[in-house]
Amino acid sequence: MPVETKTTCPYCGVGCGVIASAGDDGNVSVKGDPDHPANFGRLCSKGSALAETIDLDGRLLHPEINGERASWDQALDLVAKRFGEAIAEHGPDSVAFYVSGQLLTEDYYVANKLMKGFIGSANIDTNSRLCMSSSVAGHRRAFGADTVPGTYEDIELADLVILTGSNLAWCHPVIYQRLAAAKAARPSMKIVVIDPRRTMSCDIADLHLAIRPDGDVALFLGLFAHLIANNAVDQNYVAEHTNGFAEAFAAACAVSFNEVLDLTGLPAMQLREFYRLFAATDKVVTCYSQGVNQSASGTDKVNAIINCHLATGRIGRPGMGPFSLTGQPNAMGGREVGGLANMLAAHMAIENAEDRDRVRRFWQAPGIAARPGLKAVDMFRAVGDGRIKALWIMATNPVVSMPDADAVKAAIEACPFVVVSDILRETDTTRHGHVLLPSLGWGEKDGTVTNSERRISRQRQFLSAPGEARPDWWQMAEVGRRMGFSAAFSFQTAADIFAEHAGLSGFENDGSRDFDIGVHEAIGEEEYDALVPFQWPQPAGSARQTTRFFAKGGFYHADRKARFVAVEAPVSDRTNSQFPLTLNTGRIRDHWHTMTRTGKSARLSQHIAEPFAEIHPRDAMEIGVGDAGLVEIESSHGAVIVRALVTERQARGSLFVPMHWNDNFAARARIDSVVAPVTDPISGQPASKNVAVRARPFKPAHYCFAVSAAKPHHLDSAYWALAKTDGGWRTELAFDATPDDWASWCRATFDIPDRLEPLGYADRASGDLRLAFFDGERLLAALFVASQPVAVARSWAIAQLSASHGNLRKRFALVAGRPGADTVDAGATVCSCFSVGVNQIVSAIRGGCHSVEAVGKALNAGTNCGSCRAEIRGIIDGCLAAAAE
Ligand SMILES: Nc1nc2c(c(=O)[nH]1)N[C@H]1C(S)=C(S)[C@@H](COP(=O)(O)OP(=O)(O)OC[C@H]3O[C@@H](n4cnc5c(=O)[nH]c(N)nc54)[C@H](O)[C@@H]3O)O[C@H]1N2
Ligand SMILES: Nc1nc2c(c(=O)[nH]1)N[C@H]1C(S)=C(S)[C@@H](COP(=O)(O)OP(=O)(O)OC[C@H]3O[C@@H](n4cnc5c(=O)[nH]c(N)nc54)[C@H](O)[C@@H]3O)O[C@H]1N2
Ligand code: SF4
Ligand SMILES: [Mo]
Repeated sequence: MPVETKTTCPYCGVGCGVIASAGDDGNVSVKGDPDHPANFGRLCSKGSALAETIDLDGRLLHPEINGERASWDQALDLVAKRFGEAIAEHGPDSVAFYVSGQLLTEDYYVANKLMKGFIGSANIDTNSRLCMSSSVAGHRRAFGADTVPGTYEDIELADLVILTGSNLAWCHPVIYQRLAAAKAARPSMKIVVIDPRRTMSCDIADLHLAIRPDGDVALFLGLFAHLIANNAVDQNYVAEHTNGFAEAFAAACAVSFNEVLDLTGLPAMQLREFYRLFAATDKVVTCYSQGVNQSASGTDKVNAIINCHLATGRIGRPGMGPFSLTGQPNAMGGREVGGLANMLAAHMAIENAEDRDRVRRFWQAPGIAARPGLKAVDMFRAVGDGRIKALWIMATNPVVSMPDADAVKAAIEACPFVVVSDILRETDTTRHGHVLLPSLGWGEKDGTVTNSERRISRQRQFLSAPGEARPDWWQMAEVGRRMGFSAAFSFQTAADIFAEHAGLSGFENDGSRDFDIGVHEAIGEEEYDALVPFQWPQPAGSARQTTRFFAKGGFYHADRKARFVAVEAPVSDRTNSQFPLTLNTGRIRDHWHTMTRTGKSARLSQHIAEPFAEIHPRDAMEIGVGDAGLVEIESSHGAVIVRALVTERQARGSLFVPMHWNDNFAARARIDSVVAPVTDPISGQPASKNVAVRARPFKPAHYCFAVSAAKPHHLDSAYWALAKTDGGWRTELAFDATPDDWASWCRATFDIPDRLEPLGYADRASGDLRLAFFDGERLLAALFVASQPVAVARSWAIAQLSASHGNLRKRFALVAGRPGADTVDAGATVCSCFSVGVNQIVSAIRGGCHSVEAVGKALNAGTNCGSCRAEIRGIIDGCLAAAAE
């Protein structure tokens, strides 16, 4: 009988409950936990495919020093020694930790305690700097603490839900499903999407405001002025619970309606409609994510939004409030432990002497850091110019995900001592580590995470530890002990750490700090094992109160009032003749960040199998690139080559490129090598969504597509992108120069034994060439070469890897590059759960399935996780519109 374990999904901040079943045969399956209050049984495509990402291929299974296997003792001693030496010689600020919102709270707590409490520097920053820091800064300015006031239920209860800078359908899919279900049940509910691109989230929107990049501050200043002019201000709330209204009012009046039109690029009708809706609706939730945070005006955007909610008193009541959606599974937990360089611990402030003294006493840490440390971008600058002598990177891949990524790579290469804790042996970052420490991954480790609605859930171990991998917290605690801080790092289990963390949250709190889970300060092993998901606050000794904040004030500034912030709309220079286009970057549905886990799943790799740039048709024409052509995108920092996806979803003048592809999956697609290290002046968060670039067509001598049973190696063509498929790999390629001999190239790249001769076909007129290698009835590799983007049906070619080719006709069909009469080309995958392609959906629609439900009945598509339902609806609309023309 398989054993069922309740745990939490390790991807996004929705924090869905998962039931993992591990059988005696080692097989694992996952399903949504019907009892978990975040998802009530739902999972998205990534959550559903978790079992496909836990194999041990490519795992780092033992410590290494300079590429050689080492024992844990050798590795940990060396880390403690090198950090100790740097501190002794150059002071505590000569060392740094760069950690991650994907650590569990317990890992994060120990890392923060070691750096701030005992090394005595605050040089610990995290990838949350690239993700949540503008929200944190905005919350602290407005509320006096980093508090998310609402809960997911509010999104369902609202009469108006605004999604700004959030592609909820792809990035928080289960919240999106809850929202879509709420709207289906109550169609009067209105949804407004504010995003320069027409994303899949627009599928359920009543209004899409295709805002100009970074027009948000102006948009919400205009809204603030409109609320005042139309008597929508809650005077009592403002008078009793807030400060700074007059200054904020003056700031809003400084921008005229016409200026708002100009700065947002929106039609006046749309803008008025949006303002009218907001003013007229009491229950409004404004959800925001990276289109807000990742901006040079990110913190001001957050406060411009919060100002409107404070002015109307719409905060902390059911169905109302500003709602910052956290990205990573434990972005919120990291903030609780104070993992950012400018925070302390348990939502205490490093710049506050009383707070420092309190944490010092609790930790018994006389050498506690006295001032904020370096924020991520500055930290890597300090690594680059030699100020940081020893760096420990944990659970993040900065060579891919940091802006100015080539400079970050060079900085890491030049650093005298770099430790990387990861689950994989080969990432763009581990390549440059002197010491590699193997960490336990999802399913192997124990701890807690906190989701976007402040709900703390357990991640539980259900797999045995592979090789010598150990928990991240253990690695940090061991180094702490070896540096002479034994008493402070004597933790034996994750539960020990959680208890201490809970204790600190309640220590001398008495309602003065929002984060309080003091009720768990004495939690033991058994209770920790059995811990059910709960929302904070949960102070010791008091019954569970409401989990919403601020309906009746009670903010965390000294006077317990909120602050309006008088923000100014940034004026952008839209006339950069050298770099005339705006690069926007972000996410796709089925990949997670740098693909170290989702890249292992064939299903998740089919939805979008290549790095791409969304380009408006008129820009594509001006650039001179056609759909499926290749395009080179360049800034003053770097360049990438990606596939052109010409679409009207994109606004003119902007390009969108996903952040996921990196040197393990593509030739030159690390988009952060192009992103300039421009940051928000308050939060230090990089502006990853508004980068000045230029684009030009990349015209190779040959375009190729290949499927192969073996993973291709030593790819060195000008362009390549690799994706896992059922039965092997698919590779898109482009060559500047013709290889000496295509067959030899295939043999070397796809591990084809010399004894096998290719079946070939060449078209002299077009220059097209096809080669296939069979071993008996099995296809080992097929290569399609053309002078134009290769037109062969991808899903059909991939299916040939698993098909039997006993029949010679089938083999010839393969080199002809088209499905035979008896096979159908499924087309690009839309539904990853049931592997249903676009062509299958189109033929079902032609056969009379005119609703998502009907397509689901016919093909199962969209009936499991539901992540593709918006796309299916789009395909139906497209087909029906085409039929009507
Ligand atoms: N599938 C998937 N889901 C994920 C992740 C993943 O890697 N893959 N990562 C998780 C993480 S860590 C995070 S932080 C979240 C991020 O979740 P989101 O923030 O929803 O995702 P992004 O695609 O980064 O950006 C959101 C949108 O902001 C828009 N945008 C760009 N500029 C502006 C602007 O000036 N104003 C406005 N209003 N909008 C703008 C972009 O066009 C984009 O559609 O996703 C989480 N969920
Ligand atoms: N251009 C651009 N850049 C961006 C963004 C963007 O929108 N545009 N978004 C930014 C945002 S919001 C984020 S959150 C970051 C994300 O960027 P990263 O944090 O760099 O991305 P991940 O791929 O999630 O990196 C996690 C690493 O930890 C490893 N890992 C997985 N589990 C464990 C574990 O349990 N322990 C340890 N030690 N390691 C583990 C993985 O193999 C992987 O190498 O990217 C940022 N960068
Ligand atoms: S929405 Fe998807 S990725 Fe996010 S926690 Fe839920 S299952 Fe995981
Ligand atoms: Mo993030």
